[in-house]
Amino acid sequence: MAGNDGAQLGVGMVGYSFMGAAHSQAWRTAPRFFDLPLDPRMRVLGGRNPEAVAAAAQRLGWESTETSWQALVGRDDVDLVDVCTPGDTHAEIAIAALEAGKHVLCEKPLANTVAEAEKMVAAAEVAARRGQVAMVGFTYRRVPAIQLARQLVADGRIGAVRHVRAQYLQDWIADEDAPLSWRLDKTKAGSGALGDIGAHVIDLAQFITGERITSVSGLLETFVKERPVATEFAGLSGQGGTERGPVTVDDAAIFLARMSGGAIGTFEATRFAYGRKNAIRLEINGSKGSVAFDFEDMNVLHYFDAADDPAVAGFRRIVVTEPQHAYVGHWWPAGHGLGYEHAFTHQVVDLVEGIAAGTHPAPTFADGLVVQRVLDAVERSAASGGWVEP
Ligand code: SOE
Repeated sequence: MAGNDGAQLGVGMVGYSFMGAAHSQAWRTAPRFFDLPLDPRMRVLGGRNPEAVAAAAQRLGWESTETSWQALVGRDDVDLVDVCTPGDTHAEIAIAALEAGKHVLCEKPLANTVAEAEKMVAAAEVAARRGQVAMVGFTYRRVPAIQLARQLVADGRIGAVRHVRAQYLQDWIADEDAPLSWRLDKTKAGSGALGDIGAHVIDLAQFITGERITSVSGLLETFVKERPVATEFAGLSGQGGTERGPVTVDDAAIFLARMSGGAIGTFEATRFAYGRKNAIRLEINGSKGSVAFDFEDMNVLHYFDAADDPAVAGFRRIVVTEPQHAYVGHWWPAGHGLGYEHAFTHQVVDLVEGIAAGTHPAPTFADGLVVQRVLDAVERSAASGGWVEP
């Protein structure tokens, strides 16, 4: 059974590329900055190549390795399985882990299809009755400025939500000679910019506003149809060869949305926005004010209060580094700021606290399915040219 070794939580992680490294630092760091109810132990790292996984385990701080994820899932010293693989293996690994009695943390998007995501939710529901937790890694929810935005909206500070303007802009494949990677292969990634980064802003828009996307009208485009075949995937900047292969996913996704509370939204996800590296931009306008965020200035939230004296009104630039802001009191003195990796640490903190308390910290697999349905609706809408419901 999960959590049966006293105050310890044995962790097994599958995958050790970009996300594996980000998760590893979170498992290493969380117990050093937060007082956790369980002691996470980085028991085993899983990967198919024995030399590469051994090197990664040493570099990232894992005690041992397995070259088969089935062996990792079956180990008695593993209480939680952290899935950091491409989307095509999420369902298989997560469901097997849940059936083996483990808690699961699974990278986003939850799966490559709605059907897979539904099976994962069903497995999580059965496992929840045994006290197991299943969480999906929409990590940006745990950026303090995003938490503050949600709080301001929930407290009515911007009134009724009218507009949601959400963008996720990157440029790492804007160069048409950037190599093919698994993220450009539909069989591995499910979709392109839509699922890889659009999923984040879909989740964030719903998280901050508390509203659901109820219908969408979408457009997908693949600008560069063939790319150099990467000899070996070497991360986002891997080197390509001379042979070219097909890009089978969207390069960019745009959609309009209606939301459950009456708001209307515009969403854009692209990896072709030269100069924008990881620009997650959200602006929400309500009947009493606005909030605005850009991840490239991630410690800041902009807030406009329409009740301010017009003579001096303007967006307040709130530096979200005070001890009363979510998570911040565990880190540095005010003004010293947090980075990309801290949200992963916060994710581990909330996950471990949820496991110990017997709660089900969000985003749950059911929350992941909600996003998956929106992704699917955008694809159906782009194909049909009409409005579609998730
Ligand atoms: C690549 O586009 C990527 O690594 C995404 O897969 C992550 O989810 C995003 O946060 C950063 O960019």
